[in-house]
Order: sequence, then structure tokens, then C-alpha cells
Amino acid sequence: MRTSAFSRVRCGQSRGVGLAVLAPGVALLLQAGAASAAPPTGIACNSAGANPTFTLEAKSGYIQLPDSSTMYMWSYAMGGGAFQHPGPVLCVNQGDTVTVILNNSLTEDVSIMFPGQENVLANGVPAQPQFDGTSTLTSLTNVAGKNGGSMTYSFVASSPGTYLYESGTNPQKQVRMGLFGALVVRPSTVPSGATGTPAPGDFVNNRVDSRFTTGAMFSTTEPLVNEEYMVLLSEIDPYLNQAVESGLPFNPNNYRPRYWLINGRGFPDSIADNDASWLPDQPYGALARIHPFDANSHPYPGAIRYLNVGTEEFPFHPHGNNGLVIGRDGRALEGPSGQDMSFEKFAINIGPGQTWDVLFKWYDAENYSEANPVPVTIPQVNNQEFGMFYSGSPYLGKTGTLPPGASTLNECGEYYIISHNHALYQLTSWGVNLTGPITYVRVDPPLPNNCP
Ligand SMILES: [Cu+2]
Repeated sequence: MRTSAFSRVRCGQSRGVGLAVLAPGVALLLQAGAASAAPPTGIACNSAGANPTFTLEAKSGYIQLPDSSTMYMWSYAMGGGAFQHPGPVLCVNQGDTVTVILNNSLTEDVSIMFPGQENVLANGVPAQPQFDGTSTLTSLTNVAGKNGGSMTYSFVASSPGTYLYESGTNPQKQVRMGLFGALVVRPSTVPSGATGTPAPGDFVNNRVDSRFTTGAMFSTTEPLVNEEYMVLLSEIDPYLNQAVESGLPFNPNNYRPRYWLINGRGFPDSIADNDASWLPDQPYGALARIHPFDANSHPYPGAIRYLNVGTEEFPFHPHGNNGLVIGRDGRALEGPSGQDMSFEKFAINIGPGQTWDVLFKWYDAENYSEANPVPVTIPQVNNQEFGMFYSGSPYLGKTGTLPPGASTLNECGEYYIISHNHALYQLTSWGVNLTGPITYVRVDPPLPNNCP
């Protein structure tokens, strides 16, 4: 994080992607911020070594939304760091004793729940629901008191996979206001049967078939591409946020989301780089950047960690690809004797509170090239539409001539494939169409290529 003592450790490119998109009626230039601590694409982990301690601060701030509005939010920020939405991605290893110190700068009590973790301690004793003097439940777990209170949670990370962390205090308000983040637990050992010399973190869980592509898979002459991604889905009812900001009451019966986000951003911001300069408080992009699957040069799939912290189901829908679901809610999909219970899925239906771990590959199945042309006649130029990402050629790795007046943001003949939430009513920002939970998969040409 910008000013934290924690490191963001996944490999990645050191340069900006330099993309642009067409929002409805608007051309918007997307460019990476200058000195970025995180890789431009891929999950941006905060790690702190073995048995890590993270200090988080509950505070308020503002985010930017695709309809040009700003929204008052609450968040867990890194201690001493700037407000950010969503909270920091915490990455730990199986078996670690994880300590999270929560400092509370908000004006009401807050807390953190760690769904899927067992035997969570709060200030050293078992975390428990909290009641007031009349046996009314006030919090699902121990709180950090308002206006400067603190609480220290700890647990042993037991099962590799993907988890939410979120407020357990008045969650219908506090989680909706943004008090949530992602927790990744990585295996501590390489699963038996693995070939080569992989690191434990090259696997999603303790199954040998959960291996995915990390930056180390690629040569140092190519910008390193780490193919591990986060899709954290959330929602906002602006009337709740406005009421909280103004200190006014809000009837939860009237709660109704009007914005839906990936990683705290709506499209087109969702495909901007991690740490994009114009989104100082929304550090996490959602663009997936991959190479075509190849058994020799690129033998492992990419990994996506889906999380839904909203109140509605998100039927997420990567075009042109099945995903292999290998984990749910931080548990590998396998039977009691290790039976393989993974399954292929086209639309990934992530229910409220769920997490799904999914592997995916993109095959250049028919190897179309200028020597093996697509078996349809390309229409005349005046009958074609040119998107902002089209290279001018239908062939991967090729660029071609665009008609006069057309411009492109394509860099090197790469492909872009949309990946979006398929509840289409959620693809808006308070009515601004085709924003919301949309991102792309960028497929780069095989190595060697001309990509900058
Ligand atoms: Cu679609």
C-alpha cells in the first residue's frame, strides 16, 4: 500500500498498460500512474512474512463512480495508510498465526469477522457475539470502540483458499458502507505429485491440479505476467451512504442498490491498472492479462478468486471460456478421500457471502493466421465496426490498417474479451448503462511478441 510497511509481493510488469475504452459517448484515456508499487494487473497482495501482523484502521473517505459522482464510504485502510476501497487484500500462508489489529477512527463501534476461520481470538480470548444489558445482540463479534478504540484479532489460517473479511457490527449498514476486504490463504507446502520446482504459492490449494501461472513462468525479457486475479463484487445504495454521511437515519427496509462494482470500481475504471493515478482511493483493477494456453510454453491456467460481499447473486460471465471451479468458500472441491469434485462452469453464480476459486485457460483453438485465414469473407470496410481495442487484423499478434478516422488502443495485436456480470440490470451506475461489474480478459500474443 502506498505508505504501508507491508510489501505487495506478486510478480508483475513494471510499466503502465496504457488502455482506453469507450464509455457511453465518451472516450476516456486510461493510463497507469507513474511510480506504482503494485503490478499493473493481477491480485495485489499485502504480505508481512510468516505469522504476519496487519494493522487496519476503520475510517471514512470517498470513491469515484462511473457516472461522475463521488460516494462517501467507510473502509478498512492499512494502519497509517490512506483510505482505500475495498480494504487491503491480505495474503497469508496456511498454518500462519495471523494477527489483525483494528483501530477505529469512526464514530461508532466496528469489528471484523473472518468467515471460514476457526477459533478466532479477540484480545487473546475467544471472539464472541456481543450483547447489551438487555440481551439485545449488538455485534456478531468483539468490537473496536468508537473514536479511537482498538481490538486485536488472531487466528491460525487453516485451509488454503479465498475468504472475505467484513464487519460483524450492524453489518447491514457497515458492510454496505464498505467495511470489507479479501483474505487469501496460500498452501504452505507444495502438493505431492507436483513436477518441477514450484513454490507453494503457485497453487490455489493443496491439490496438485490447482497450480496456476505466476510471473515466474515467463522469461525476463517479457514483462512478467502473473495470472492470478481477484473479482470482488459489491454494491452501493447511495441513499444509505448519503444518510450516513449526513448523520441522518436510514430505514434498512428501503435498502436498494443502484451501483454494482468489481474490486471497488465500476467499468471502465475496472480495467484500469492497479493504483491508477486518477483513482487514488480505489487501488484494485480487474483486467485479466494472459497468454494463450500452450502445453509446452505455458502449461498452467490462470486463477480467479471470486468474492461476493453484496446482498444479491452475481452470475459472472467470462465470454468464450469455461472456468474450472476448484474451490468454494476457502475449501478445495474434493471428497473426504480426495475425490475430485471440481467442475466446469460457464457462468459463475456467486451467492452473497460466497467465494469461488476458478482456473481458466484460453486456447488459440483453430490457430487462425494469415496462412490459415478465418473461413469467412471479411466484410468491406464500410460494413465493419471498429472498437477502440481492435488491432486492424483478426489475427492474434497482427496489426492492420484501420480506416481513416478510426483510432485504436491496441498495442501489439492482442485480443480483448469481455467478462461481465450477467444480471444485466446490475450493469449500471444509478442508471448509466454499460458501467458496473464489467472487465476484460486481455490475451497477449504468444512469446516472443512485439508487446511494449
Ligand atoms: Cu455476456
